[in-house]
Amino acid sequence: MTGSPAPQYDAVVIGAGVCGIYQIKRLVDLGMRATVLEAAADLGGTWYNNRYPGARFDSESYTYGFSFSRELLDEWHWKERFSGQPENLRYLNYVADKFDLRRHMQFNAKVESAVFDEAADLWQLCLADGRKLTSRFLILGIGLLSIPTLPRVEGIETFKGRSFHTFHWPHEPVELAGKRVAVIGTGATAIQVIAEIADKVGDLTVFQRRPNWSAPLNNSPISEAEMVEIRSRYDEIFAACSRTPGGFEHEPDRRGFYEVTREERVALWDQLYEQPGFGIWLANFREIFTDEAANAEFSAYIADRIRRRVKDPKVAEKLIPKDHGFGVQRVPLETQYFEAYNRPNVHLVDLSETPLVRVTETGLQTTEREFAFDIIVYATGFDAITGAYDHIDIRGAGGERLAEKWRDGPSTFLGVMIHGFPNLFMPAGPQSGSASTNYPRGIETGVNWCTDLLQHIRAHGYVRAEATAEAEARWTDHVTKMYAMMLMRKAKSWFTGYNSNVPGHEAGRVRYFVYNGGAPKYVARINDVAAKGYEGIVFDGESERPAAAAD
Ligand code: NA7
Repeated sequence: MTGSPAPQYDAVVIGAGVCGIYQIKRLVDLGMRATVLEAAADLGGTWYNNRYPGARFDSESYTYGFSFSRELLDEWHWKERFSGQPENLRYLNYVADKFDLRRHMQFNAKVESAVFDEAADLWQLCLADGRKLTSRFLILGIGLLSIPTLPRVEGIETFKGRSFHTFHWPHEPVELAGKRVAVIGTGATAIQVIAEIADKVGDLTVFQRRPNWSAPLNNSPISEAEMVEIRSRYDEIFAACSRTPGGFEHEPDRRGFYEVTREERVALWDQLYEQPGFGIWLANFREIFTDEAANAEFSAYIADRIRRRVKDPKVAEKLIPKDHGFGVQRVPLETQYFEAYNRPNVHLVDLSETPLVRVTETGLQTTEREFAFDIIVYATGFDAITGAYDHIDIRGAGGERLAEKWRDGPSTFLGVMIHGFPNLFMPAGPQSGSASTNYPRGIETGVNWCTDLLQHIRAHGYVRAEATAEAEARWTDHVTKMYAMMLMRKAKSWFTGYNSNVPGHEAGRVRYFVYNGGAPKYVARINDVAAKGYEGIVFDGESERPAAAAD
C-alpha cells in the first residue's frame, strides 16, 4: 500500500451510455465509492446524442436491452422489433431511475485529462469546468462512435443556412417541410435519415462518394401478446446471442456454400431478404466473409434486388457498390431507402464523378456546379473506436500519452487493459470482442469481467493492476492475425480505421480495431485469463508472470 492520501473515489467511470449505466450499477452494488462523469447534459450516450429522424436499432430490441435484471426484463415492453431513438433513450432513463443510478452520475462533466500518479497509484482527472478529482481506478465507457467527423473541405463555417452533423441533430424539431435539404454521406446513418425525410422535405439531394450495400430492416410492432412470448423466451434468446459470433440470434447457415446448388443458395437468400434484421448478413453462408467468389455471387444477388427496386437504371447502378462486396463493411439496414430515389424530389449526386469542392454561403459546390440549400446534413461518420480515447489527454506511467502510443493503431490486453496505463479498464475497448458484436451483449460481458477483476483486486488489498507488455503484444498480434482470413481487411470502413476526414486515417493503413474471432471465443478467452488468476496482469508491481497464449 502507498502512504499517499486516499483518492476521492475508488472508481470513476467516464461516459453515461449503455456501458457506463451498467458499470455504475455493478460498482454501487459492491459498495464502491464511484461516480460517472458524462460530458453531455444527460445520460444515454449514443441514444442521447443521435436524434436524427430514422435513428433506430439494427439489433432486435429484445436482444439489445440489458439482461442483468429479470425484473427489468419482465417490466419493459419493447414496442417495435427495432426500436427508435426516442424509445431507446426512454428505456435507458427507465433503467437508471429504476436502480437509482442518477445520483451517481455527474452531467456536463467533460474530462479533459487523466494522468496516472505513479507515487500514489491513482488517476488524477481534470474537468473542463476546472474541477480536479482523484480515483484509484478509471473505467472508460466512452463509446465507439462518439466523435463525429466533418469533411475536410473549405467553407463549412460560411454556410448561412442550418447545418449539422447527424450526431448533433437539434433536440428541438427541425422544420423540414418545403426545405431544400442536402445529405452528405451514404453510410448507415444517412441511409436511415434519407429514407425517413424523403417525403417530408421540399427537395432532397444526396451527395454520395461511395455507395453501401444495404438490405431491408423489415421492422414491425411488438404487441402485448408477442412481448409476453418474448419474455418467456429471454433465457433462450440470450443463450442464442452468446452462442453466435455477432451476439445476435441470427446463426450462420452451417451448410457449405459450395455443398448446395445455386438454386438452394438463392432460396436461402430470398428467404433472408424478407426476414427482419441482420439475418441476411449473419445467417448467411459463412463463406461470404472469407471467400471472394462466394461473396461476389451473393453481392450480385443483392445488386439485382437493388435494380428491381430503383426505377431509373442509371441511379440503380450508382447505388450498387463496385469497390467492395456485401458484408465486408458493417451492413446498414434500411426501410424503403432505395424507393426514396424513385421520388421526383430526391436527387443523387455522385461525388466520385464530381467531387465536393467547397461549402458556400448558400450551399455546396462540386467540380460540376453549385447547389443551393436551406439545410445541410453531414452524415459523414465518426473518428471511430479510438477517437474518443484520443480526445482525452490520457497519460500513463512515465507520462506516456495514450494517443501517441496508439498513433498507428491500438494495442491492448484483451481490449480491456493497456500496458503502461495501470488501473485503467475499458469494458468495451478497441480490440475487445464487445466492439464487433451486438454492443450491449459485449458490454455486459466486459463490465462483468472488469467488475470481477476489481473484486479480485479488493479482496487482495491491491492498489495497482497493469497488463504486462508481453501479454499486450501477444493479444495485439492475435487480433491482427484474425484479420488475415477476413475479406473485411480490404474494406475502406470504420472497422478498419478508414476515415478520410481524420488526418492519418486515410486509406492505406489497416488499424486492427476490433477482435474478429466472435463473441464465444472472446468470452472463453477472457474467462480463461480470469480462471488462471489473471494471467498477464501484474498487481502492485509484483514481478511479471508469464502471459497466457492468446490462441
Ligand atoms: P459511416 O458508415 O462511416 O458512413 C459515413 C458516410 O459519409 C460514408 O458514406 C462516407 O463515404 C461519407 N463521407 C465521409 N466523409 C465524406 C466526405 N468528406 N465527403 C463525402 N462523403 C463523405 O458512418 P455512419 O454514421 O453512417 O455509420 C456509423 C455506424 O453507426 C454504422 O455502422 C452503425 O453501426 C451505426 P465513404 O464510404 O467514406 O466514401
